[in-house]
Amino acid sequence: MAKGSIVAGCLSPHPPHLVYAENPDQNEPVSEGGWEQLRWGYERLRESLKDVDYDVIVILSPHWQTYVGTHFIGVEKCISKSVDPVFPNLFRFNYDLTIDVELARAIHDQAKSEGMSVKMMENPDFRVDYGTIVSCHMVRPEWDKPIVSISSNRSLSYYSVEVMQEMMKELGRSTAKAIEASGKKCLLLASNSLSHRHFVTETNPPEDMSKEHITSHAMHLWDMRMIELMRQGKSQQIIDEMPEFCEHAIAEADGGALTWLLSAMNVPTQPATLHGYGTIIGTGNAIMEWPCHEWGDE
Ligand code: 2X7
Ligand code: FE2
Repeated sequence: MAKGSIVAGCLSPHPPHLVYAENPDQNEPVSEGGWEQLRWGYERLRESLKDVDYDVIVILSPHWQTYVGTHFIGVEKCISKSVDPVFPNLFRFNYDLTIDVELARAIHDQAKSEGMSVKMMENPDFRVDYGTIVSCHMVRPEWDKPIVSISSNRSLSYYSVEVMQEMMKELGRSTAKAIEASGKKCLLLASNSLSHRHFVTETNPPEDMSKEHITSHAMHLWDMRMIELMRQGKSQQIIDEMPEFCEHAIAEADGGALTWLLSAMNVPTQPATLHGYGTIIGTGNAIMEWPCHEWGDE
């Protein structure tokens, strides 16, 4: 069997506003659009991936929060309605998705063998979090690929960003090993915003773009710094600066997704492509792609 591989890794932010603005059939609320810069960014990412062959999407979302270990959905069909607890006015999404339980279990088993605390989530009534759904929808609205859904173990809340980083580095290595052994081609998604300080009131209508901007200059500077590091292939520096970034920018990378992604791609020195940047209710969001399928065996 040929070795499995990561065809690309993406930073794919998940504010529900993006799906709301797209007006897909699955979402109940109806909008007049909005957040176009980011939605055009997702369009460019989809275009860039359109001829890339892959079997499965592997995603880590900070909105599936687990406090004892990392969990993996272990139920093959997930069909229900996902409602954003903070923005139920924007996101009530009827989803119907397939999980690649075999690959999920392989990553689980590999991580376990490395000493990590892990669990297969086998509750058939489990409600999939909106971060997973929004990122998957924006990257692949056809919903024709199975996914592996990985939780965000909030080790940061019990310990520190440093502990979270160490755990996510191991989870990334285990993910890469399991993928290689599986023979599958995988698209990896880290589902998170960058700076994450947001406004506490909503405009009317929510898609009024005359009110949308970053919450502060300091947040802007952090977002630009991280984007430049990604564009320059300075993944190790991103990992090194993660504690400051998480603390100063209240970054959503605190859920571990970005560190996991960089580690799974073996901390790449190749540049990432920026497909789009924009703010959503004041938070900073970048759509980035590391096109691993172009790199060969380096
Ligand atoms: O989950 C989110 C987010 N990360 C950023 C902005 C607004 C809403 O939801
Ligand atoms: Fe979020």
